[in-house]
Amino acid sequence: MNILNFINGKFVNPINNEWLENYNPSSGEVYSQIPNSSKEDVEEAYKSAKSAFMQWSQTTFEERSRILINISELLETNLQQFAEAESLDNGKPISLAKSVDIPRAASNFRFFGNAITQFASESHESVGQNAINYTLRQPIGVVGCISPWNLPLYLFTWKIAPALAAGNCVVAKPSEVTPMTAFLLGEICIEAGLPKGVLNIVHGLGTTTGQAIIEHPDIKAISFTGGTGTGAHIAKVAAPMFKKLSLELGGKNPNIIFADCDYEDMLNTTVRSSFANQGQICLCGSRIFVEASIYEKFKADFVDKVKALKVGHPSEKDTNIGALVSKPHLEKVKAYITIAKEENGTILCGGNEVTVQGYENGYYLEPTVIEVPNDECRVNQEEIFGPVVTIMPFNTEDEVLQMANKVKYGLSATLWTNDLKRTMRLSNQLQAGIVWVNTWMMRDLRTPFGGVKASGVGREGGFEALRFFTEAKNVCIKY
Ligand code: TXE
Repeated sequence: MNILNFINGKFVNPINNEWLENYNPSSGEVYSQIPNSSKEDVEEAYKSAKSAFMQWSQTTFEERSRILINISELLETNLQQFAEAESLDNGKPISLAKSVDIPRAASNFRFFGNAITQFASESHESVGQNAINYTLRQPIGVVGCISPWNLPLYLFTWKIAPALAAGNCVVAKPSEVTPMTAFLLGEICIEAGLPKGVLNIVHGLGTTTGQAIIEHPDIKAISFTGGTGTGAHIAKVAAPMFKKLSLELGGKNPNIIFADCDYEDMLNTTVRSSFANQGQICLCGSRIFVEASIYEKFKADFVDKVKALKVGHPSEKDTNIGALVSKPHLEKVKAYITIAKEENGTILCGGNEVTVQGYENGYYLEPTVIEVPNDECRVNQEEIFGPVVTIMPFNTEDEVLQMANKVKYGLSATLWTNDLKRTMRLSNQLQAGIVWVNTWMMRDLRTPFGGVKASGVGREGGFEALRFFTEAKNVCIKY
């Protein structure tokens, strides 16, 4: 099946007729073609968005809300089809796509459909000066949304839903590695009554299609999730045009375990926070620090649990770890296992490719635990973004805090302890946009989401996202 661009409410071929191969990571086979859209396609998408903007930005918020909630309901109705498509395209277990990715995409539309009805503008009376100020929150115009391959529809819609709710029209590009569910979303939008041109989806490589979006002088804001290097490049291109940017980038998140935690809960959650989605989540706790007094016990119990995880075909119900997203990504992750050995790391389990019967060319890798000799080695500093975690012991709170913060990233941190004062101290001092205490990846869509340092700038989620996708204009009236 060929994937097509979705421009002005219609599915269209790329103007230059250039196509890319789309792989099924669980079998290593090409299963569809996708457009490698050029500047001309992006221009068409832009023009379509621009001509829809006047009407969409003037649509009442009740109407916008109704349409977004329609999209949400249609995603729920088509859960099975979307989950199958996501799993086929990305290699993740279908059970995960069905329980997390697609329900969350539906929630994104429902949440922002509701949030816009509560997004009030502020007013300030300048007492003593006979003046009143009020702040209009106006949509920006045409905005760009660029998303990655790890949580394809989940992150694509996390950007599109608030952009549309706030009254913008969108030119969006999903990852070229996982375009399928974004393609299917076009049909849902038509059925939900989204006017043509309000959402335009162009497919293609980052360096061609993505580049054309970020270079477009009239696409005034870019919301991006992806690699830190790409984020830096986007910032550079966007700066001379003064584009508004929201950049959610990589992470190398510490998972800090104190001896006083609820052990079983910590152990089970740590398996999940290490290997969910094959470890391809920017929030995964890929650096595990364990208090020395329980280190040996944790090491043995954790390795036992990890060895019991089943690597298998994504469609099988008992599969815990599916396929990695692509061959180049598999090679990148494997290269880090070699680096770990060169750096005197000890592979406690995993480290090898897995052959799944019937799918011998799929991109499967054992979940891997590396005991590292120090926190400064490359595998402890660089984002691997696969089913690979490092572990090492610590002795004091100060020591672990220093190690936790001594990376270029600052997305999330997880803390396991029952000591309230320690919780307060560390949550304050950890350099991260999100700190989880005694849990992981528990998300409330009203809360701010994003990172510090090389993990990005800006916050998504709740009113933060609606603020990003609007310009605040203050009006001051003297009376
Ligand atoms: O990301 P890219 P990649 C990290 C992870 C991974 C690394 C590289 O460490 O190994 O990034 O992954 C588009 N102008 N994360 O190469 O290239 C691209 O087409 C405009 C963390 O897949 O950043 C895709 O749609 N757009 C992460 C999107 O950017 C461009 C999730 C992300 O791709 C572009 C994924 C350009 N010049 C990877 N170049 C997270 N934060 O969750 C690329 N793109």
